[in-house]
Amino acid sequence: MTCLLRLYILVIACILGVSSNETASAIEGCEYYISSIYCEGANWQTLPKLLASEDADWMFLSLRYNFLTTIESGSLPSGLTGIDFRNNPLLTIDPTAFNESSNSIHQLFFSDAKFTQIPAALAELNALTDLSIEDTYIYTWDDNTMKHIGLTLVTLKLDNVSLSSWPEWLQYFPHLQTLEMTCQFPSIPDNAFDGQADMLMTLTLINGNLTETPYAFSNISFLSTLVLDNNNISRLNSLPNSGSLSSFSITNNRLSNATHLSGVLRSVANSLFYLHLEGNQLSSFPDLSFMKKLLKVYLSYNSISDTSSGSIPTSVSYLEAENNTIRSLAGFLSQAANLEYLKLMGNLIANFTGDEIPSKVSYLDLSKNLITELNETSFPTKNSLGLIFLDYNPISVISPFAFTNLTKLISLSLKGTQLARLPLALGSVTKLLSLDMSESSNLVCTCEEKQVRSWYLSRPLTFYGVCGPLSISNFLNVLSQGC
Ligand SMILES: *[C@@H]1O[C@H](CO)[C@@H](O)[C@H](O)[C@H]1NC(C)=O
Ligand SMILES: *[C@@H]1O[C@H](CO)[C@@H](O)[C@H](O)[C@H]1NC(C)=O
Ligand SMILES: *[C@@H]1O[C@H](CO)[C@@H](O)[C@H](O)[C@H]1NC(C)=O
Ligand SMILES: *[C@@H]1O[C@H](CO)[C@@H](O)[C@H](O)[C@H]1NC(C)=O
Ligand SMILES: *[C@@H]1O[C@H](CO)[C@@H](O)[C@H](O)[C@H]1NC(C)=O
Ligand SMILES: *[C@@H]1O[C@H](CO)[C@@H](O)[C@H](O)[C@H]1NC(C)=O
Ligand SMILES: *[C@@H]1O[C@H](CO)[C@@H](O)[C@H](O)[C@H]1NC(C)=O
Ligand SMILES: *[C@@H]1O[C@H](CO)[C@@H](O)[C@H](O)[C@H]1NC(C)=O
Ligand SMILES: *[C@@H]1O[C@H](CO)[C@@H](O)[C@H](O)[C@H]1NC(C)=O
Ligand SMILES: *[C@@H]1O[C@H](CO)[C@@H](O)[C@H](O)[C@H]1NC(C)=O
Ligand SMILES: *[C@H]1O[C@@H](CO)[C@H](O)[C@@H](O)[C@@H]1NC(C)=O
Repeated sequence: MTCLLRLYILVIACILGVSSNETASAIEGCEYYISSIYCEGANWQTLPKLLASEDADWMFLSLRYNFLTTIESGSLPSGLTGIDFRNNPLLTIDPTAFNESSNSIHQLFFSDAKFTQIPAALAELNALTDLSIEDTYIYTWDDNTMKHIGLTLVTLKLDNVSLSSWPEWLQYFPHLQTLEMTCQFPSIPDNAFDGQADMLMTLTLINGNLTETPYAFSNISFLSTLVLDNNNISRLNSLPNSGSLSSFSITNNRLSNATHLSGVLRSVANSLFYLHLEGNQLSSFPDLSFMKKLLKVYLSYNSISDTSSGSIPTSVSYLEAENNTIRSLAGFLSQAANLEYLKLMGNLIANFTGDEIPSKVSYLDLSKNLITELNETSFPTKNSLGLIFLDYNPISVISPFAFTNLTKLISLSLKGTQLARLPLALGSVTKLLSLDMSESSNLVCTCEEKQVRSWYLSRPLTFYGVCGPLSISNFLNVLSQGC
């Protein structure tokens, strides 16, 4: 309350104190919150005289989406805790521009700046913990400036900043816990993380040219998240032996050897919860049977056709393997007793049986496969199936007993199939709330399916789709009455 009141007085004082047009619009361009001021998209080319008050000991200032090119000495208020300069074409920052807030600024964010060396003004900051620079080509990283900010920095993000080799100055960042960097060079020295090997918790090396994982990883002691997305990695030399790596993501790389991958994952078998392998070139399903805590596995957009050697461990509850060339559910799910979410859209599965689907699966997506028929062997007798997606399969036959034991099913999607008639099997599904048979161009509704009517009318079901010129729901509500 006091804070709000203080802010109010401050703002009014500033507006009253305004003399030039520039300042008036400056205030107009800003939104005031209790501990921050957002002057985003205010169209500023130069920084107007902003609030300068002894009261402003709490202020985060966002200047995103302006056209600022220069930050002059003395143009920033004192007591700032952070400044967001992202989306400004900053070219020069006076070396003393941050002096008034040198002991309070914790956070600084830049993107799309035009300076080509690290601004000397950063060397005046004594409390900077969080620095982010994106999409800015910096060719000169002054060692003394970097050493100075290294004394306090905890979080560092350098994305697309044109680093052409590993920055040696990182050894002077002993407190670094989170590092995100684009590595537009193929390798990293073995001692790269020795300066913060006991501190790093989250390491993200993305959008670069890494071709293998560096041996330097093996020195990191407590890493919990490792992200290597969008590189060119085909070889995994080592992973942090930390015993604490809980999340590993290496999407959009060039991993092709599932045996090699499994071998390396053994070192994190006791800690890993999340494994992201989308967009690689794996042709066989990796053996993960030795993983003890794994919960979620992402394998979409690979080329997996061979499932014989692979295996999902018992701990896994979530599996996505969209857009592969998997033909069968047999084998790789046999240990997956806790699997609840199974997404295998866009594969080549032509047939499957109930005993291949683990009994705890409640979400099953087999859309865009080659399934032609559903019958009494298709789903497990004992099952938890609540949502089933079978869209865009060439299904033409659903036998009358196919759905007998789907007692928990609330949503069934059969979009874009070759079905010609409403399936009589629906009559045995008691909890269904949503059924989608849209885009089924062969579908006709006839008096032979009139028994679906009483089933339909006795529940709050939303039924999507048309048969011939009418909507299915219209047929069931009205026309089938006359049969
Ligand atoms: C404000 O700007 C207008 C033109 O945009 C100008 O005529 C006027 O003198 C300015 N007022 C002050 C106080 O600068
Ligand atoms: C990298 O930054 C430059 C300079 O801002 C920009 O033009 C380019 O689009 C960025 N590249 C990517 C991949 O974002
Ligand atoms: C890294 O990849 C970029 C394109 O993504 C390329 O222009 C550059 O030459 C590569 N650098 C090295 C060292 O391979
Ligand atoms: C890091 O690992 C390398 C070998 O990979 C070793 O020579 C070096 O001493 C290690 N550094 C630390 C700090 O453990
Ligand atoms: C990825 O690495 C291979 C060699 O391992 C190289 O031929 C290819 O050009 C690289 N691709 C990119 C985008 O850097
Ligand atoms: C795959 O990796 C395994 C284990 O690292 C190795 O023995 C095998 O030769 C590799 N296969 C290919 C085709 O490179
Ligand atoms: C997924 O696979 C289908 C063909 O099965 C293809 O048309 C589509 O482009 C793929 N999607 C992606 C994102 O690769
Ligand atoms: C059920 O359908 C599968 C094809 O998905 C077929 O192989 C099997 O013979 C059918 N079973 C019965 C009893 O019709
Ligand atoms: C299942 O589909 C495959 C083709 O993917 C076929 O070779 C096999 O005979 C089918 N099995 C049954 C039981 O229909
Ligand atoms: C449904 O379950 C019962 C036992 O609970 C079993 O006798 C019957 O064969 C099952 N039907 C189908 C189609 O799986
Ligand atoms: C910022 O201003 C320059 C020039 O006046 C001084 O040399 C620096 O000592 C000063 N830095 C701080 C942190 O006050």
